[in-house]
Amino acid sequence: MKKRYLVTAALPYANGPLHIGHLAGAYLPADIYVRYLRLMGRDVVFVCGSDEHGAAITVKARKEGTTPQAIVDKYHAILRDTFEKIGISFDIYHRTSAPIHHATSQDFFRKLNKNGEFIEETTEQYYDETAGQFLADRYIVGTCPVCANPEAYGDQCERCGSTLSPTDLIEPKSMLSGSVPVKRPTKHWFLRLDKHEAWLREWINTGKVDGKQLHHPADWKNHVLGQCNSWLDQGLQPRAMTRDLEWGVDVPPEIPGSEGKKLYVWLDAPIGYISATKQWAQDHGKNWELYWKNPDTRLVHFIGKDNIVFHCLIFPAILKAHGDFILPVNVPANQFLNLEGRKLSTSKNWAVWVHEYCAEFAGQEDALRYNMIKKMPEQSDSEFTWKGFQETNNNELVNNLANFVNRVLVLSHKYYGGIVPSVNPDLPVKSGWEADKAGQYNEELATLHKKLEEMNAHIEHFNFREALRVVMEISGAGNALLQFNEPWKMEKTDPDTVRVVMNLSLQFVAVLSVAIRPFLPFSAARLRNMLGLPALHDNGELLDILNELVEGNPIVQPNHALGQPEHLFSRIPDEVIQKQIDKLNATDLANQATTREDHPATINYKPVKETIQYDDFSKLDIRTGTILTAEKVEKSKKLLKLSVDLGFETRTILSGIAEHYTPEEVIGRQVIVLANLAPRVMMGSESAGMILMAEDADGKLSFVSPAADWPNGMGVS
Ligand code: B3M
Ligand code: ZN
Repeated sequence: MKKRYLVTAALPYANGPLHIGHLAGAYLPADIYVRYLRLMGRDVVFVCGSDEHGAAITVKARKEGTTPQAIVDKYHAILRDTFEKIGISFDIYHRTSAPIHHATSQDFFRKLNKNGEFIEETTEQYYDETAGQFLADRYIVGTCPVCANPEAYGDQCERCGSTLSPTDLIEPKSMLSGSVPVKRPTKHWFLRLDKHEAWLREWINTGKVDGKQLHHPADWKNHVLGQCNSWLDQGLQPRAMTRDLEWGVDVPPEIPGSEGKKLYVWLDAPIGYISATKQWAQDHGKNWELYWKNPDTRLVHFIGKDNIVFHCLIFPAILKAHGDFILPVNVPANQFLNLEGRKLSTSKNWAVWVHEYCAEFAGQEDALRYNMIKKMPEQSDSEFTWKGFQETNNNELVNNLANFVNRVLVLSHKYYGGIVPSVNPDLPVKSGWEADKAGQYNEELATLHKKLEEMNAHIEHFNFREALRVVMEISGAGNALLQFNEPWKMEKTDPDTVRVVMNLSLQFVAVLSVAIRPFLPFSAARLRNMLGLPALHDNGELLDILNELVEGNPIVQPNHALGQPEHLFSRIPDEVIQKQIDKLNATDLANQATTREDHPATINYKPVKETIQYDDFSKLDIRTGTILTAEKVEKSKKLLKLSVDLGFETRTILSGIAEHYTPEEVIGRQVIVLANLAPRVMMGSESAGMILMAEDADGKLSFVSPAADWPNGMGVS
């Protein structure tokens, strides 16, 4: 029986367009995974849709002086269109305003209510007296208690990704009027998360529920487990699942006291995955329940790190409280992608908008996908730069992949009129996998098989960067096969050997035409065309070629007629990149001007210290490093104890950053280290070195980092 999967990608709020951070965070990894599953012949449904409720929508409508309906209609269309252009292959892109979604969410509420999962309670909530409205979620802003971001929302902090409640905010103020809110009583339905704490803890940490092994926690990402456990360790509290709002899904009208109450958006949005599946099933004559209720189905949620708690604790609690549903086998959340050294920010327009990219770089969608996958923030935050984008396109896609494909096709047309040559498989050639190694036709096919298995294993473990590296290794080895054997030198003297080299090169290209599809779907289609091979229908074709290769069979047969070569990728010139950098610089200038207007400069700069000579400076040995572990130091408010990888060794360093960063936030960060500072003993531990930090006028600390992915132990001068 085919393995069954249901894959979801976070429902984006329909309050703005899609930027590269969203793409790298959830949609591309989900798309790679799903395309791979389909190519392996698995039964998979990939659902997503617009999240059209919640304060994210109404706040935006207010800002633009229009209705929430107008906002969601506008952005739903833009999002749907953008996903299609960049090749995200949802089986359905639904929306939470659909009647089927309202009905499904209300049914959940009824069932949970009937099962006694809620407590109805009147509590004091923040209220804006000027605007005459209760302030939940994004209607209230304040300082994040975790990272000190002054613009954190009542439900979460977009800077550090923490999930919050309005009462967690320091110095809260209303988003509507800017006034300081007062507290007023109001009645709501609270989900008894406390009742679910014990099984959730066991499920997260052992993968077991009621004695059944549902998954292995070793397969989950560390930062996902870390965030869940840090929430669980604080103890789960009942959480309000309703709001006093005018926009959203109504609390079922027959329930007493439901008037004016809407479902909390984080109750309805994940149910959006279910209603989308129902709609897809209706449209295709399928049974949605197989995907949500059958224990053989693997449910995988792709999200960004700011949605971890909702998908790993709250939604599972809701699914289990309902009773009939399966739980996710994995939630491979990604961290954040930065842009040119800064956090992406929608409000500051510090972003690369995917629809703008698709308009300006039409036909080069895969170049963006490639760079995003290469820089995917799988384990730690990563960074997009336009220069880096140009480099990966020109040096890797053009020089490696496109160049290889082009050489093979052009030579095949030149030598054999575009007909795949037959071979004597016993003739030795030089292997493309290693210099000075003898190769043999069947062995080279076997190595291709091995490499595909390696790629698959990485994808199965959600290591998409590694999987892409293997794909490019295949292309690199194909290039080397040509380079080492130099067919152009022996075409006249040893045509038999040249036939083996060319046939083998064509097998490499044919393998690539399938293997690149999860990552670079548009190029895969072009490549199939160039090879004169049928278009892929995501119907087990990768499994098919694995089965051929393991038997020692070629993928393209002798006498097969190839198509015409065309350029798979083209170089992106400096001017094009400069235009994009100029656009960001203009945004930056505009932002600085607004900031100056908003806050006239009153910063007290510290005086510059006494002049030193170059020799004084050159005594400092400053290196790049990565924080491997971090923990609080007992009895110290200020210190974190870190182990820092300096490439050549790992050091213990005590750093006075505990009031600015939590241990979870710093693990995986690249930092700059003063490496030859004399060791010092602090609070009973020896500290060997110092982490360099930037300090603002208020004494707030911020990391100084090299460009993402710089090697450790490198000198800074
Ligand atoms: N719309 C939050 C976000 O866009 C939310 C995700 C819902 S997933 C069910 O970050
Ligand atoms: Zn924060």
